[in-house]
Amino acid sequence: MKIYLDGDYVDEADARISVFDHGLLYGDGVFEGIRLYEGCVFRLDEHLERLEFSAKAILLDLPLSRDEISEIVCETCRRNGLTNGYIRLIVTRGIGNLGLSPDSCGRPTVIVIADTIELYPVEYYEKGLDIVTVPTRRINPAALNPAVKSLNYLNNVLARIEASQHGAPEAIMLNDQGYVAECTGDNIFMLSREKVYTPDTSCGALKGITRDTVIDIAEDLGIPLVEADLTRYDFWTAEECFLTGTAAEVVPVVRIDGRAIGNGKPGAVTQRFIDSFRKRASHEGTRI
Ligand code: PXG
Repeated sequence: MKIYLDGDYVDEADARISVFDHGLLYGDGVFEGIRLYEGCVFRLDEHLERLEFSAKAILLDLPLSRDEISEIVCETCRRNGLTNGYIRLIVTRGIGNLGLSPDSCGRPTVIVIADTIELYPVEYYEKGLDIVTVPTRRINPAALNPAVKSLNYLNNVLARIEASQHGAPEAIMLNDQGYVAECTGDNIFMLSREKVYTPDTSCGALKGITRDTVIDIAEDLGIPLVEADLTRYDFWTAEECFLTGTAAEVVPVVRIDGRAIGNGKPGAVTQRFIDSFRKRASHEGTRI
């Protein structure tokens, strides 16, 4: 596998970074997870805009323009002979000394990994997920805004461990006020009385690219979509529920905290979103 690392395409074994990189020392950096479908990068411009916004929020000057990063992402896919895959784009603060301050860091480190993707098991889509709410809360936006896709994922990692302790593949995370924020690596939606609801991003959730795509699909399908403060009760009593994320795409949820959602089977509206998403994923995108 060829990996882009600071200007070169190197073999996986040679893709090494310094132990003084502040991405490692402090989780000081930002990243994106992006999909390649049928030779086209899905919503590349949106991912690069989000990367720019994440970098801006943490006062990290990206060393490359959007066009340059876009070309590197495509070239990394080409060099690995991929037509379908998962791209991980990472920008760290770079190499510095052991102090917390980024002042000692020179140039940010830029890494692009493009690999085949291990898809979620088909039964997730056919049978739906059984998920739980975990005790670990989503970080307060006044501390580190969850809209920043930073290398600080420990909050989500802890929540994912708690999910696994309950045998669940994903988990609902609440914000510090107790409203539903999102899942550990996915956004969450539900259907109630012919409207689709999702937590407003002011609740403290990542502005997911798949979430945005689902909002566009809802408009296409003529289904009203509402962004609001939502409680666990709202989800327990919903008719349908589904999650969205770059890895998961659109995946049904059939049980939350031991309560069956609707009739306990993936919903018909959810299926329309899954079908629509798959159609878009295979037709849209930036050809590499
Ligand atoms: N919320 C969080 C906290 C995320 O990390 C999403 C929502 C969905 O956003 P997108 O833009 O992908 O629709 C994410 C992103 C993984 C993995 O390996 C998943 C994400 C990030 C990192 C790793 O499953 N999801």
